[in-house]
Amino acid sequence: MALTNNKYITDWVAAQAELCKPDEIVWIDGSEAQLAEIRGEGFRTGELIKLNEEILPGCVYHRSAVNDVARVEARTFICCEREEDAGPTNNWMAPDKMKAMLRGIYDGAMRGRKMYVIPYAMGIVGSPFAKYGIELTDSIYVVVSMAIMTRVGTDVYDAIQGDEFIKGLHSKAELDAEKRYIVHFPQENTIMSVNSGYGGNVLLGKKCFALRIASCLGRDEGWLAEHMLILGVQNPAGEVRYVCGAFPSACGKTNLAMLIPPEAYREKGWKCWCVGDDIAWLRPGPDGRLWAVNPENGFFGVAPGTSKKTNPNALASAMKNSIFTNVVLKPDGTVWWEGMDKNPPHGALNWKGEPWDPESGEPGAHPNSRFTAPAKNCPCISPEFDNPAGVPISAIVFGGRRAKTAPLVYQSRDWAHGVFVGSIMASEKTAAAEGKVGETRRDPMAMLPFCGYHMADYWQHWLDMEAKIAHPPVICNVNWFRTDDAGHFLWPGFGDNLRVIEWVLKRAFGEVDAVETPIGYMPRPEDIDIEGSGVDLETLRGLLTVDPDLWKTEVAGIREFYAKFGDKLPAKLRAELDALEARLQ
Ligand code: GTP
Ligand code: SPV
Ligand code: MN
Repeated sequence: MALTNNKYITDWVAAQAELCKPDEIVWIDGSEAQLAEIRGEGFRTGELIKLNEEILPGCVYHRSAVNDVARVEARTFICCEREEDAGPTNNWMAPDKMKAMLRGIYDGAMRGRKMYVIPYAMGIVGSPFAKYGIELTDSIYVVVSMAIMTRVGTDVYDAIQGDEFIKGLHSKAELDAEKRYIVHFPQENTIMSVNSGYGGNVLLGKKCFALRIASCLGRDEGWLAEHMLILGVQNPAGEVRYVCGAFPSACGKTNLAMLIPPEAYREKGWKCWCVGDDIAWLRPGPDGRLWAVNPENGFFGVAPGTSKKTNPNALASAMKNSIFTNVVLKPDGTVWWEGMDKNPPHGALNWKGEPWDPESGEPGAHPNSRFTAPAKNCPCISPEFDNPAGVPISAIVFGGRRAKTAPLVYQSRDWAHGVFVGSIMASEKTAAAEGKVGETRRDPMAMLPFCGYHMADYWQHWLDMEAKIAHPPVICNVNWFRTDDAGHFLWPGFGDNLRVIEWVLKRAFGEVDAVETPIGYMPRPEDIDIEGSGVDLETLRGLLTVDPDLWKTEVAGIREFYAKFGDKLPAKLRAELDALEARLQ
């Protein structure tokens, strides 16, 4: 029975059911009793595997299809009326044409299955900044994942006014990669995802809604939907300052968001708080500062590389009521992945479900295997996590994986230059999306796969935000991934990144000087605290060098990238690029 009288909702659900033809419609109420029942059904169908109740209470295991393990950017579409509004970085098709094609794929796709109706909120239900969605899905994995990643419950129906909700239709269909589509209709607040069962393609509240659709809402309503972590840094005086960080997929957001200060910092009283690890919605506040909320309720984190040493808070978060996808399944009903420890298990199954020999040289976990964990489990979750107003942001850091060009840190000269710094972000590609790993690609603001409209209009929107923010955060670029000639990382990363964030926050409060360079302001080496980091002053000096020749090549690369945007490229960004080039001469 429908759990709402809202006719916009019931009519829409009925129409989708008529198309997909499920055997049954199940209205999700968010209760633990119902979720337990659905997990039970998942165990019976094999969609879920129960894990060791003693060691991993409430945890389940899930495998996605072997050809369905990452976001599919080539099959992700923005279907607005005019092609030029999607821009050169998005795939586009006319909405009517796309809908006609999708109808053929969805027709009868849920036969023999149940269709679940999931009411969810991005943000705190009933708060002024919350937005609501309803996802229809034939996947039990999606139901249990959405219950972790978002706020699911019948109170969402009461909060929805009329037709003000994002409509999401997902079907696994046949999991046919040739008919896999992740489609957004920003003008109709609609998302359609079909033939995939992988998180980023099917948990529609996340990238599809909270970034692609929300970026369009933010443009229209005067705010920003960003691919950013939100971190609170408490200094020995007890003051908490907040920083947002935009890094491309699998480039360190979850790790920075849950950072544990180096021992010497902890002894002095430093502490870090996690507000969000992937998405931030940023609004100018009445006090002229920029305020951030994390619209999510859980973490969908990269498993490989997560260990007691690198990110104990993430590991602790996933020890109960969590989902593990495409990792190694051990005979004792626990899990393992590369980089968890140095003891790969024997007698285990790999991410494909095959017996796995750790000596085979093949990884046991997929490089994009993930854990899905409730944010509340995180030992360092911020006391402000549920604050509907969010937290005031003092600094924004952009960053990516750059082996050579980008120094450890530099600060933009002002807001417009900061927007320029975000727009020229580049990173070596990771396993989070399909395609060749390692190639350098431009990924402006880490939003290349997630901006729901023309990227140049998005930059203009960023530039226009300046007028609304009397006290803007400082904008910096960081790079934890610089390597020596043998390919080894020069910077220890992880908890030691606080050493750099400390400098960034000091800059935000005018507490430290900087050196002016052609690319922006940089620290004097002695202003980065390296005591106990294992990094010597010489290495730090190296990490802070800017090679003019590399940067001249960089300028040429940026020019080529900017050329894609033609006349739409904001004049201010072109001027910033010209000014950078001039300073490099
Ligand atoms: P998405 O969830 O895809 O958006 O990724 P993310 O940006 O949250 O990346 P995450 O923190 O999960 O890190 C991805 C990978 O980068 C993991 O294997 C980490 O161990 C590694 N990593 C994170 N931070 C650092 C760092 O400071 N230095 C080095 N060398 N590696 C890091
Ligand atoms: C990313 O790829 O940036 C992720 C994982 O956070 S996914 O939800 O698959 O997009
Ligand atoms: Mn992400």
